[in-house]
Amino acid sequence: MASFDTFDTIAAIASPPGPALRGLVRLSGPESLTIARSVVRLDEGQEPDPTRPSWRSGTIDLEGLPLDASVTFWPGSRTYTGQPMAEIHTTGSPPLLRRVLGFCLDRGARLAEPGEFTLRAFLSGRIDLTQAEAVLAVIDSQSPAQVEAALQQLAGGLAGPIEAVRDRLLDTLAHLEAGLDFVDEADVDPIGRQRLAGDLARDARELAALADRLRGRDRPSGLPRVVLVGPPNAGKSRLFNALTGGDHALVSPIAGTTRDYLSATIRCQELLVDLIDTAGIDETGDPIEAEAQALRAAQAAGADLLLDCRSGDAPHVADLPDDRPRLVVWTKADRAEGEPPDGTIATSAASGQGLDALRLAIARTIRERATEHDPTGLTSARCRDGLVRASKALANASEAIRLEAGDELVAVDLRDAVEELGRVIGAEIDDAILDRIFRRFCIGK
Ligand SMILES: Nc1nc2c(ncn2[C@@H]2O[C@H](COP(=O)(O)OP(=O)(O)OP(=O)(O)O)[C@@H](O)[C@H]2O)c(=O)[nH]1
Ligand SMILES: [Mg+2]
Repeated sequence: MASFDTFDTIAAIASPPGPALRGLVRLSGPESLTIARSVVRLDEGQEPDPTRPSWRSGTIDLEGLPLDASVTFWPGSRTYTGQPMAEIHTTGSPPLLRRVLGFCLDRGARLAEPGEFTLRAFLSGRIDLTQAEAVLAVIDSQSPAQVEAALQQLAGGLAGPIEAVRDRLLDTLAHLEAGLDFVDEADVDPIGRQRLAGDLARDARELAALADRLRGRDRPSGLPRVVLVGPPNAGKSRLFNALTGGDHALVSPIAGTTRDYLSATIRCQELLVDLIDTAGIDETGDPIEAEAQALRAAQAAGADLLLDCRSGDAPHVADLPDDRPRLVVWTKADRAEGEPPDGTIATSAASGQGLDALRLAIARTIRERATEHDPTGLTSARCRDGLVRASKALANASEAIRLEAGDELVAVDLRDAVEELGRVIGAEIDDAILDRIFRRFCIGK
């Protein structure tokens, strides 16, 4: 678990893994400058100014071998993490960077946990929680469209409107609570109360709309979901195995082999996607079959792309959600039966024919869709749940006013909503939630 005290100095390799021209080790905490200076011997006349950010060149002593390096110092509190920071830049070889990191640890730094730099930025009030999640999304993002959406969120895309609603609610709550304290002087006229009911209902709708825009983005991996569907025996599981390069899915000539669903991450061009194998589409009365069908329908409904599999020996059953994009895949192309109809991608899991063309078509379709995605589409399920609960609380408050319930009842719902919204933007948050969010970061971020 990342530490919530920020008094020690943390260090991590912050350049992407793998060899590169330059690499960097990042430090944050009170001793950052001292530690960086003792690892890098600064060149003559390169004394850093302790009051302002500075860049200095020097060398790192590797058992008598001088290694070129430079250090950037940020002495004050106006840094990303809100505390002194330093970065040591040197040759980007991974073993070398590990040595440099080791020197930092020898001199008193602690190895940073994943996300700990961003956690410090949040704890010092430099960024709010939706921005922290946007940082995470930038790290996670696979396509230019996703990076753009994440950056927009980082600039406060979601926090702004939520904050505005929360401020209004805090005002209303203050009025109501004043009313509670001075019941005898109640000056809340009936028309004012009706207007308040209307305002709250409107806020409830606005929050529900925001929540709706986040819907469906809350998958564990955050990757686009590509779902294999089609009649029993169409060759879905064998195609799944061919595309994932494994033999995890059970393949057999008996129709109805797949009952559960299986998922694996595959690469299509530069895109990573989750590929999901499902049970063949069938309507029998058997309860296990019914369960398999329900699972399949749920997977199909949540798909970013359906691979509608058909083959010469498996008649096509059309029962697919029609609001999902799909590609029609002709399977078992190595066999004699049937001709691939126009517009289908002919494949054979047995010979490997058409698999590259299929990967290309998947990447192209997902990319086209990604650019239509909503900018706030990357925020996690946590935000959405909070917004839904806040919206419900406001709808209750509005209803309570219409039913002329007492102010104390209305105030309870308002307080709930304020708390939920606070949690979304990070104003009121407990350690368990923070830990869950920041654990998902890479080390060095
Ligand atoms: N010749 C040939 N046979 C294939 C190919 N793909 C699948 N088959 C065969 O078709 C049969 C059904 O394949 P599966 O992958 O189990 O079909 P499925 O669509 O997963 O079937 P269910 O799980 O029952 O819905 C098996 O006997 C496979 O070996 C292929 O590309 N070429
Ligand atoms: Mg199967």
